[in-house]
Formats: sequence, structure tokens, C-alpha cells
Amino acid sequence: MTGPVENPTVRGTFSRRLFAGGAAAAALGTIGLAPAASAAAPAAASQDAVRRAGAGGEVKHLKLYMEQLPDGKLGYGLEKGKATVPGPLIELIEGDTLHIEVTNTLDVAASLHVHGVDYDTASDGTKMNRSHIEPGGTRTYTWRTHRPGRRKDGTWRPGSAGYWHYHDHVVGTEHGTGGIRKGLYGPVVVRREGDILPDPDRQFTIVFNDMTINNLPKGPDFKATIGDRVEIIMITHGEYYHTFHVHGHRWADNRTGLLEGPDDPSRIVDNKITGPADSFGFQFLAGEGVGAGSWMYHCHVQSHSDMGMAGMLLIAKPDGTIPGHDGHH
Ligand SMILES: [Cu+2]
Repeated sequence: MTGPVENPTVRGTFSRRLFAGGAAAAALGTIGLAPAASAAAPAAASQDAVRRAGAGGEVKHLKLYMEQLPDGKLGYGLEKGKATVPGPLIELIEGDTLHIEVTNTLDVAASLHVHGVDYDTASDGTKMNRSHIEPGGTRTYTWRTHRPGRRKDGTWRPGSAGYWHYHDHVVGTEHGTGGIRKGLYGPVVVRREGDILPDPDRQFTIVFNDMTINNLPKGPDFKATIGDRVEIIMITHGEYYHTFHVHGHRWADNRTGLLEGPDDPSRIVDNKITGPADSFGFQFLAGEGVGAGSWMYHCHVQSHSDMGMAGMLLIAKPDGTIPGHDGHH
């Protein structure tokens, strides 16, 4: 039985650590709420009672370890002996640069390959251009991000912001098929300055990998309290197409999963088809308009959900109880 996951990985701690200290503390500050601005526009300020991403542009450093886990799994971790499947959430703000010193403790060559951000071939993480790591070796990969802007030719260049992911590209085959199958993958979120931030420890990564969720035989449960600003990061790997569905909650099918305002034309969905190496994310207020309780999330390909591709969002009342939840399912 899979129990509720209060804080499924170190990702919450990681977020704070990555954002902590020096100018980085501003990353968790609320922008647009300076006293003068609030006084001048109290209505706007009251609507804006959320935490927002600060300005990017920092140079950050991180260590990652690739490790063997029980049951033949492989994982990435921020410290030795702490690898998880999925790997830790890596959060950046457009303009940030991240240097990741990766140690390969496996007995086979492996790598770190990322989607969505900027990197040169030395940080590609493939054997083809020798950017992999031999057993026992260490290599630093550099990811850069950029803000949107106008190109010299007048066209618009998109920024790096989005829900992305990283994975091995070497174990098993030159495409990392064996590494991904065994759990060498994790989430990346790049925010734009001003993006709404979720509540700490309420970021949940859900990876449909072949017929598993997060390489577990049945989907893990995630716990929140009613009203929490929850963020789901959804990634797909493996051989199959799936449909991701959440009960009782919806999101906007756009970059952030949130509407920009009353005229935002983004389609509202509660179900989304997703294929290998796709990723998307969204936020919602737990139980908004529907209340606390056990809310399923699952693949909506019927045979897939029947075979275990389902888990629970356990949304508690403020007193901690979950109506109708018997503690197992
Ligand atoms: Cu499926």
C-alpha cells in the first residue's frame, strides 16, 4: 500500500535552498506590492495577494548524484544516498544560469540531458558528442535561460519559461532508454518574472513512465489542505500515449496553467493527452468550489487506469481530516 505523501521528495527543501540567501531571497519576495504601489492602487494590490517570482539573472550551483536504488531502479539526488524517482525539482527564473556538478556513482556510463533550456554541446548529455559521464566520474553541465524578446529581424523570440524535464541519455542505449525506464528523470520549472508561485511543499511531480506512475506499481498519493496553491508537474516517458486527468479540478491549457485575466482565451481542461517526453504543469487551489476529500488523478486510457495508473490527491480540511477517506484505497 502506498501511504499519503506529505513531502514526496526533497523538492520543497531544494526550492528554498536554491532561492535562499543574498539577492536570491528576492526571488521569493512579492513583487508589485511595494508600499507606494499598494497605496496608489489598493484594489490591484488586494487582488495580487500571491507570491510571485522575482527577477532572474543569477548564477546558481548545484550537485547531483546518479545512484542505484532498490528494485533495480536508478535515480538522481541532491546528496549522496538521497536519490529519488523522480529526481529533485530544479527551479529557475528566466535569465538564470545553473551549473550542475553531476557525479555518476553507477557502474555504467550515464548523463544528464535537459529539455527546454539553453546549453551547448558540452552540456548535451549524449555519448555522440562525448558529454556523458563514465562510471565514477564527475562532469559539470551548464544550463542557461533567457527572457523573451525581439530578435534583430523583428520576430519574437520566446523565453525559456515552462514546465520542462531532465533525463539520462546514455544508459541502455544511446538514447538512454534503459536509464529512463529505471527512473533517471526529473522535473524542471523555469518561471518568468512575476509568475505566481505555488505554496511550499505543494509541488507534486507525476511521471507516466510506461505503465507506471513515478516507477511505482500504482500511483502515489499526494496530500494538501483545502485552499493550498498546488502545482502539478506532469511528465510522460516510455512507450505509450496517455491521458492525464484530475477529478474536481481544472486548468488552462497554456504555459502556466493559469488564466492571465478575464479575456484570456486559453481552453480550460481537466484532461490532456500526453506522449513520451511531453511535459506540462499547472496550479490550482485545492478543493476550490468542490471541498476537501479524496480526489483521484489517473490516466484516462481505461485499460491503463485499470492496471494501476491512478493515485489520490488527498485534500484535508483545515483541521487535518479528509472527509470520506478511510486511510487506504
Ligand atoms: Cu495511460
